Amino acid sequence: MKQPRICPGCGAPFQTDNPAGPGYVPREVLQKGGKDLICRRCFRLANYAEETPIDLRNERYVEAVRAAVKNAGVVWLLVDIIDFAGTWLPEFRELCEGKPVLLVVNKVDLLPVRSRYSEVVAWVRQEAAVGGWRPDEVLAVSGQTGYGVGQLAGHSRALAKNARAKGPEGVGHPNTADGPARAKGPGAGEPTRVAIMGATNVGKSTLVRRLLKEYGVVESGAPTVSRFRGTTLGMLEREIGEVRLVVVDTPGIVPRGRLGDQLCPDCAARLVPTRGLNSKLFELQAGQALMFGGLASVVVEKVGGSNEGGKETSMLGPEASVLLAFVSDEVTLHRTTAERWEAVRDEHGGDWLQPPCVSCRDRLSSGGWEGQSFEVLPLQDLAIAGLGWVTVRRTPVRLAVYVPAGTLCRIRPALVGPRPAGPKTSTR
Ligand SMILES: Nc1nc2c(ncn2[C@@H]2O[C@H](COP(=O)(O)OP(=O)(O)OP(=O)(O)O)[C@@H](O)[C@H]2O)c(=O)[nH]1
Ligand SMILES: [Mg+2]
Ligand SMILES: [Zn+2]
Ligand SMILES: [Zn+2]
Repeated sequence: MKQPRICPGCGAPFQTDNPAGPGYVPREVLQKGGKDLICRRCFRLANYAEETPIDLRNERYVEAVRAAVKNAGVVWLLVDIIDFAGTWLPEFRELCEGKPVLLVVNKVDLLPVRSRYSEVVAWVRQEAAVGGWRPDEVLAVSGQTGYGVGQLAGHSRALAKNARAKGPEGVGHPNTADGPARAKGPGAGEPTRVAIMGATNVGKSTLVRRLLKEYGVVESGAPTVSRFRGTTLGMLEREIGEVRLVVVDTPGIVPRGRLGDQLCPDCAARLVPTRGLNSKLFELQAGQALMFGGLASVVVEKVGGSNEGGKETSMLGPEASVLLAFVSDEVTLHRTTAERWEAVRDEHGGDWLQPPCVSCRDRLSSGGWEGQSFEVLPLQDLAIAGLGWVTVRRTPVRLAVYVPAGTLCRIRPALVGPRPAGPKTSTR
């Protein structure tokens, strides 16, 4: 029997020489073969949630993404709504060049129940446009629960058709009636080819698994899914006949500036919420601080707007800022003071203050920390890429945020309401 050359879980070519490398299977196992054969790394990920670390900073993975995009009629660009700051990357624009793009906003099941998905989509459109780039379509989905995935096929076929109608510059090649016979943008009866692209861990493979399940495609192994970044290592193609799609899962792009990517796989996985996002309200006065495990600290430097003549209190008396923190439930939230947080981080990080583990703590401290100050208005978020965010309520504040050097922090309109209603701003 002819063996597949590629692991159907991760897309890495099978090999029998290097047990620590991608695609490894013992020689006798490969010889025995079987259609359910997967590599050792996938086997361990699937059965023991145990990861075999590999170097992900590899140009090869980006090349696999390029190749998938080149041959596709439509790109599904996945972002993680829980980490938009860490998963919406500047390089996507160039990677998607010339293709219609459906921006798939994944993991919406993790948002608080009061969130309205139409508002989430509007928020994403606005944030995506900040860099001057507008995806052709935006959809909110959950690969985990299946929410929204039924709409993907219809939107994709419409985008591909539209691009064909626009001609060569629309999709990068013509596919008119007398266009090339082997056109990648399909003719009427051919399936639409979709390249699924995004940062590591945004849920690309989970979405493919969901589609296979939803449309009853059972004959071949499904992509491996895990909480660890860099699970998929090559292209994995699956046809979904019922909705005339060919979906191509690809390796995740490793983002710059995402906090989890500075941590060991276990610590990084703990920043990825899978069941629910923890949200907790804090009232903090100037001089107080909120710690996100031993990974980031947000210090309240000043409460009240900068246009109040430097007054630190309002007419209502000494004011506290109201901060709503959103973070994976495996991150300890701890309240302390501007003077104490560094000592708490150094003494208790890796102990009850989690993450990091002890070795990540030591590595982060040798890499150095950096601080930045932001004036934040009510109904704005201070987002820390790869970690979470705080929403400011009630009154403007100046926040200093301290993170491991290189971590991206930014201010944005609040993702989770309430929204300003007309000229009056709601305080609740
Ligand atoms: N709650 C929730 N978790 C999700 C969803 N989609 C994916 N996840 C989780 O996110 C983690 C990463 O999922 P994957 O599907 O492996 O992500 P990926 O984008 O394929 O990652 P790479 O292959 O590393 O690029 C896993 O722990 C999933 O269970 C979702 O819609 N909701
Ligand atoms: Mg994957
Ligand atoms: Zn594999
Ligand atoms: Zn660690």
